[in-house]
Amino acid sequence: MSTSFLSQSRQSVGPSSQSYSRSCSHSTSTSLAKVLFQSVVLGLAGASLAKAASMANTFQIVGNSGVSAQQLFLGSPNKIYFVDKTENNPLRVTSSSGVEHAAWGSEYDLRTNEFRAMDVVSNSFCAGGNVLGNGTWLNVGGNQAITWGGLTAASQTGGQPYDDFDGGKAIRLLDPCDNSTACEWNDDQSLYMTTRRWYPTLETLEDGRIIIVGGCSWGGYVNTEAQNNPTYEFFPSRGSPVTLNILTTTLPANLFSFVWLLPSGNLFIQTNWGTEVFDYKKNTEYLLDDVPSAVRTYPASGAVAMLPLTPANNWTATLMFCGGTDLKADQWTTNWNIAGYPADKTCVKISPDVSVEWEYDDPLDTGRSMGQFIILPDGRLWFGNGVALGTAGYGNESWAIGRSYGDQPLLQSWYFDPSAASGKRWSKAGVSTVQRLYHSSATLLMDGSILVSGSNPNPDYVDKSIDPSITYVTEYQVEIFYPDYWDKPKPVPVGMPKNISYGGDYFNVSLPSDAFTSHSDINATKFVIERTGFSTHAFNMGMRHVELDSSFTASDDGSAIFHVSQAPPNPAVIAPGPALLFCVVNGVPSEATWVMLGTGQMGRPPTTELAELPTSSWPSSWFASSTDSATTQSASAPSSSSSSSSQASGAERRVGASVSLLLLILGVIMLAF
Ligand SMILES: [Cu+2]
Repeated sequence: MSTSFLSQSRQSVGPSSQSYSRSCSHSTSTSLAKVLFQSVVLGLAGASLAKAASMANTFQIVGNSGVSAQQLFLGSPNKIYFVDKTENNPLRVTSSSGVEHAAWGSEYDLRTNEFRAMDVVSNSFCAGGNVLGNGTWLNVGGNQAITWGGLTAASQTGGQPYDDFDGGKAIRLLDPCDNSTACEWNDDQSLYMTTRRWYPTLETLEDGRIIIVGGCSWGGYVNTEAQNNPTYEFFPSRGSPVTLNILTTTLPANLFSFVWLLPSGNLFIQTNWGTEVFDYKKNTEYLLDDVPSAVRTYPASGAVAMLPLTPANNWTATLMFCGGTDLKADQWTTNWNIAGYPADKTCVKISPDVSVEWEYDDPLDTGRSMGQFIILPDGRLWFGNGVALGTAGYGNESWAIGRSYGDQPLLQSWYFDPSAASGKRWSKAGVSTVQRLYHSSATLLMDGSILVSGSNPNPDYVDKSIDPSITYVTEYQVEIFYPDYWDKPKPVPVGMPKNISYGGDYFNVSLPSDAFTSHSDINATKFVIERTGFSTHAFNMGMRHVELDSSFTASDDGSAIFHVSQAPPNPAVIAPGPALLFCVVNGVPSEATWVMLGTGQMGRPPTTELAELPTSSWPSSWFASSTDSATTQSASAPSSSSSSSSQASGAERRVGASVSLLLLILGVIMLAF
C-alpha cells in the first residue's frame, strides 16, 4: 500500500448524499415505473455509497508493525513503540557491538505509517511496562537469551543468532522522540533488578515511582511454586524485593496480576481467584472475596479496566472484569484440550474504596478470552480482540491449533457504556478483518481512534511460507478502529494547557459557536484526562480516565468559555506523568493535547486546594422568550450555530426516509398489479 493511500485512510470522510441527488435529477422524463425503479435502486446505491464513505465504526489496515506487537504504547503524540520477544522477525537491526540481527523492537510513526527497527538488547519476552512521573517509559523483565525456535541460547550475553542478552532482571528505559528517530532503548545492567521477573505488572504511584509486582523466573504456561517470585519492588529502587503474600496463595494462574493504584492510596490487586487491598506504604494486605465466576488474569485473560473517575462519582474507582476462563487451580494442565474449552462471558466489578462487595454487570454476548478494553474519551469502553475458545499461551500439544491454546477468534468489537441503564450497556462496534489472538495489543490515539496490532501464538516468527499448515501466523498488520463519533466534526478548543497540576487555579478553554449543535451541547461538554497505558496480554497497565470538573460562561454569539479545574489534589486519583487531555462535546472528542500531570520531575507533586469554579451562566438574551431555563437550555440551536454535523446526519436521515417512501410506493404499485 502506498503512503498516500495510508495517510488518506486516516482522514475523516463525512457522509454525503450527492450521488443520490444526481441519480434522481435526470429521470424526470421517463415512465413512472422506470422513475421508481431507478430511484429505488440508485437511491439505495447512493445510500450505500454514503455509508461506504463513512469511517465511523470501521477498522482500517494502515501499516505494519515491523515486529510482532506483543507490547505497545503511545510514547508521544505521533509515535507508537512496539516491543516483541526475541524472535526471527525479518526486520533487521544492528547492535551497538556492530552485530546485525533480527529486531524485536520498533518505532511506528502515525504521521507516515512507517516504522524503524530498534535494538532492545535483552529478551523482553512477556515484559511489563508503564511510564514514570517524569515521562520516561519502563520495560521490565523477560526471559533468558534464546536461539531459533525460542530455545534457550548457549550464550546469555550476546552472540549469534540474535545477539540477545538475558532479560529476566532487565530494566529498559526509553525517552520517546516525537520529532526525530534518535531515541533508543537504554538497557543498563547497573539498573537491573536483583530477581528474575517474567510476566511482572507495573503500576505508577503517587510520587511517579513504579511498583513492580510478581512474575516468575523461567516462564511456561502458568506459574509454579519452584519458580514463583512472590515479591514486589520499586523503580527507582527502594531496596530489596519484599514478599507479597497473595502471590504465594494464588498459584498457578497469578502471572501479570492486575494492580491498580486506588484514590485511597492503597493498591487493589486481583490475581487468579484471589483479591485484596494492599497498603503498600505499611506493607499490609487486606484479603477480599475471590473474584466471582472466572479467572481473569493470564492465561485466562479477561478484559479489565478501571471505569472512568468523574466528578459525578466523586472520582471513585470501580474495577471491571469481563470474560476469562473458569478453571480451578488443578485444571491448568496441558493434558486436555484447553483450546476447545469455551471462555467465560460474565462481567463483574468492585469499588474497593467504598465497598468490598463484588457485583455482576451486563454479560458479554459471547464468552471471550483475551478480550481487551480501551477507555474512550467519551467515557465508554471499547472491547475487542480475543477468542471464544481456549486461553492465552501456546505449546506443542496435539490439541493445540498449530501452537495456539486459543481458537475461534472473535472479530466483532463492542462498546460498553457504564452510564447506560443496566441491560443496555453493550452495543456493537466495528468488525475487524484481522484475527487477534495471543500477544495482541491496542491503545487509544490522540485523535480518539484506537490502534490495534499483534497476534502471535507461536514460539518463533511464522508465516504461511515457513509453515503452510499454520492457522494463526505472526501478525504484523496495524489497524485503526474509528469509533462511531469519527465522522462528526471535532470540536476545536482554544486554550488547552500543556501542564495539569494537582489542585490550584482553574484554566479557561473557549469553543466557538459552531462547536455546538444546540445550547444543550454546552452543558454536555467535558474535559477528560486519559492515560493510555502500556498494552500487553490483553490489558493496558496504567490506563485511566479522569474527568475534570468544569463550568462555563456562554455568550450571546453562541460560543462558550469553559472554566476547567486542575486534577483533584490527590496524585492517587491519577499518578503524575504524561497523559492526553480531550475536550468532549456531546460525545465527540477533540484532538487531544499532550499534557504533563505534575511537574514533569520524579517525586510527589505539590498539591493544593482546587480553586472554586465560577457558576455556569447563559446569556440573558437566551431567556428572553421563556422563564423556564430548562426549556431554554435544551432549545434547538439558532441557525448560525448549526454545524455540519447536524447537516450530515440530517442528510443521511433524509436519504433513508426517501428510500423508505419509494419502497412503500413501489410495494403499493406491485400489489395493485
Ligand atoms: Cu506472553
